[in-house]
Amino acid sequence: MTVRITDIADGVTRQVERLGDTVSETLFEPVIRLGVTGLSRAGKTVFITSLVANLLDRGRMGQLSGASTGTIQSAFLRPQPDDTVPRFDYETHLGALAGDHPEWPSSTRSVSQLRLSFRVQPRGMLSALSGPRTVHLDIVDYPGEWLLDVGLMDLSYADWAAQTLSRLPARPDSDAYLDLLSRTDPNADFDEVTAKSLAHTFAAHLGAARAAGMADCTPGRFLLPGDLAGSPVLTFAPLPRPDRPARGSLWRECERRFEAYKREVVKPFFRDHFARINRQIVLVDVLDALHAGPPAVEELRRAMAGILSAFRPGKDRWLSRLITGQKVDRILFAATKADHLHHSQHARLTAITEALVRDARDRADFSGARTSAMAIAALRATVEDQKTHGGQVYDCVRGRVEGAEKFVTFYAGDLPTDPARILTPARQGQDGWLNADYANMHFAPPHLDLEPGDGPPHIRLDRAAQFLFGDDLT
Ligand SMILES: Nc1nc2c(ncn2[C@@H]2O[C@H](COP(=O)(O)OP(=O)(O)OP(=O)(O)O)[C@@H](O)[C@H]2O)c(=O)[nH]1
Ligand SMILES: [Mg+2]
Repeated sequence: MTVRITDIADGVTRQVERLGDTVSETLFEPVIRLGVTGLSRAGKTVFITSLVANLLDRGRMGQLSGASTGTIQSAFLRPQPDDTVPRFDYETHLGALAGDHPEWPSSTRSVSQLRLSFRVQPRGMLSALSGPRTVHLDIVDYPGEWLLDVGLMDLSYADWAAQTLSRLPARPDSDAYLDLLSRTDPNADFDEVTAKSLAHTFAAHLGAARAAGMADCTPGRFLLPGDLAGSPVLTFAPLPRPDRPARGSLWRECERRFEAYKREVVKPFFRDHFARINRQIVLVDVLDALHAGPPAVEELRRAMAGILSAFRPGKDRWLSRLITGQKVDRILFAATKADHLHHSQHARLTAITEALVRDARDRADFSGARTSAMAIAALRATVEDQKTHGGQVYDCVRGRVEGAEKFVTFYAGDLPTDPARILTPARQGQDGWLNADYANMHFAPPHLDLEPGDGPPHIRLDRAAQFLFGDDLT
C-alpha cells in the first residue's frame, strides 16, 4: 500500500502534543539547537522540510543510529520555546512538495524556527529502568547572508567603505553606482533623496553581484531587507572619506547609519539567534558555482570564509561576550543537490567542498568544533541512468525538468578528482574552466508516493543527521 505524504503531514499535525508538561520537566530536558544556514537558494527550506519529514517517519534514516536501533521511540512536533520568532512553516512547505503537482517551496527571507521532540529509550539494563527521556531539537533557519555581517562589527564605516569601493570596479553591474558616486560630494549637506538614491543604486549592484554568483556582499540585509526595507538603517552606502568630514554631511550621516545598522540589526540577530546555536549545518550550492565559472567559485570560497568567521568568536570580542557557555560543537558543510550527479562523482563533490572551506574550517577546528563535509540531496529528484555518446558510456541522472512534463537524462560534467583543478583557476581569477564545462539543470521535485513509515527520498540526509545530533538520540 502506498500513502500520499499529505496524509502523513495531516497525521503529523494531529500528533502535535499539548503542552501538558510541567515546567520543571522541560527545564531538565536536553535541547539541541541546530542552525541551518547557507546563501540564498542553497536549499535550506527543502533541507529542513525533508529532514523533519524523515525524522517523523524514519524508514529511510538507516544511518541515524537512534532510528536503526530503535532507541528513538517516537518523534513529534511541539510548540517552539521562542514566542516571537516565526515558526518554520513545515506544513505549507511539505504541502508544496507533496501535492499532485509537486513544487519547490517558495523562497524564505528571514529567521524561522521549529521544535521537534523525541522520546528516546536508551538500550541497556540500567537505562531501561530509568524509562524514556525527551530530547528537543530546535531547528533554526536563517540566511547565510546575515552571517557575512559578522565581519562588519569590527570595521569602521570609513574602512568598510574603502574596502567595498576598492573592489567595486571589478564587480558586475557596478557602473551605475560608480557613476552616481562620481557626481556625489560626500561632504555636501545630507539630504534624504540623495541618500536614498545612493542606497538604492548600491543595493541594486549588490543584488546583481549576488545573482552573478558573487557571494561576498555586505551589508547582508540590503539583499534581504524584510520589514526593514526603506528604514534609515538600510539607507546608506559606501562613500569615500573626505579629508575633513563636515558636520551634517552626507558622509557623517552614512557613518551614523552604518553604526546604527551594526547596533540595531547585526547585533540583535547574533544575540537572539546565533549565540544560542550548538550544532550547525552550512549548505553550499557548489554545483551552481561550478556551472557559473571560476570567479563564482572564488567568491563562494571567500563568502564561506566570511560566514565561518562567525564560528570563531575568539576573534571578535563583541561576539564572544554574547556567546557565554553555549558553543557550536559540530559544523557540517554540505554540498546540496547531489542528486544532479551520479553517485560515482559524489566523493569528488565532497572533496571540492572540503577544499572550498579549508581555510575557514581549519580555524573553526581550532576553536574546538568537530567539522565534516558531505555531498547530500535533501530531496532526491532524480534516478541514475547511463547514456552512450560517441562510443563512450556516461554515468548520468534522469529527472523531470522544472516547469515541463518532459524527463531528461542529464550529465553535469566530469568533476576532477583533484580539487586543486577547481580551486587554483578560481584563485588565479581565470574566466573559464580549461577543457571542462559544468552544466546546470533545474529538476522538478519528484512525485512522492511513499510507503507507510518512509519519509521523502534523499541522499545522505541520515548521515548528516547522525553527524549533527545522532549521539544525542541514542
Ligand atoms: N534537485 C534538487 N534540488 C534542490 C534540492 N534542494 C533544493 N533544491 C533546489 O534549490 C532551490 C532552492 O531551495 P530552497 O530550499 O528553497 O533554498 P533556500 O536556501 O531556502 O532559499 P531561500 O529561502 O531563497 O534563501 C529549490 O527551489 C530547488 O530548485 C535537492 O535536494 N535536490
Ligand atoms: Mg528558504
